[in-house]
Amino acid sequence: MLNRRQILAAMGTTALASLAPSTTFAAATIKPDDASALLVIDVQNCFLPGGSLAVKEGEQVVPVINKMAKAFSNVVMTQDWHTPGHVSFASAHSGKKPFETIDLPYGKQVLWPDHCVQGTDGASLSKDLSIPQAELIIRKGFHKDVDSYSAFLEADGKTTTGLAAYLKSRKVKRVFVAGLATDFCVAWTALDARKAGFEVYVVEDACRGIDNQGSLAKAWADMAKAGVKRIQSADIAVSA
Ligand code: VGL
Ligand code: ZN
Repeated sequence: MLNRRQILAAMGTTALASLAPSTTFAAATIKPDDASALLVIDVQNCFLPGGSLAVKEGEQVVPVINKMAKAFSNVVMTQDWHTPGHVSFASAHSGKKPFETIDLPYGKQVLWPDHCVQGTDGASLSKDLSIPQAELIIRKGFHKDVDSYSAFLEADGKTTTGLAAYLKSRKVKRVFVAGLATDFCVAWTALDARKAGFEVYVVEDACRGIDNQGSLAKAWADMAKAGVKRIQSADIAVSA
């Protein structure tokens, strides 16, 4: 009788592979095509160490994004781009402190330290980003009385940035979202991308969150419910 080793040897490596648990082959199975776009959200100095609204470990997303971007022919970046005295700044509301919430005509607004003021160094994209093929930079949050976490729609829920129309006219069907912060601009962008009809992937290790009062867990739950796929950068095939 053949023993187990002899049977396995006879099967050869291809058949052997089919016996292994599928998780062994989960790595690098997603291959972005010309109908895919990487959206790099708000990798700006204000959200990086030393910035006025620094996201914990925010700098760690940069090498992950640089590597992953090599797999994409379409890359769009965003820049949070506020007026001085923007409505989302606590400093614009007397007696209010950062991370408190207020009611505005379009709904609840978390108040932030002043950040990403137009034309300032804090609003610049990180100098460590290396994505020369990036084709479009969308600026958002530039209306003084309306915030815009999402790269698609301002916080009034109706004013568009033009991004959905741009992507559709370029025949993009699926978007991969990375950057800062997971629970605000990344999540709102992912949710609006779903509403606009795109297939959406959020690359978890290419994002970091702020996590203000449970906002990170809530964001992942909202995204899961909306059909956003949560993946890791290692799931994306990048040729060397
Ligand atoms: C962001 C808070 C305020 C973000 C922007 O990029 O997630 N968060 N403005
Ligand atoms: Zn902002």
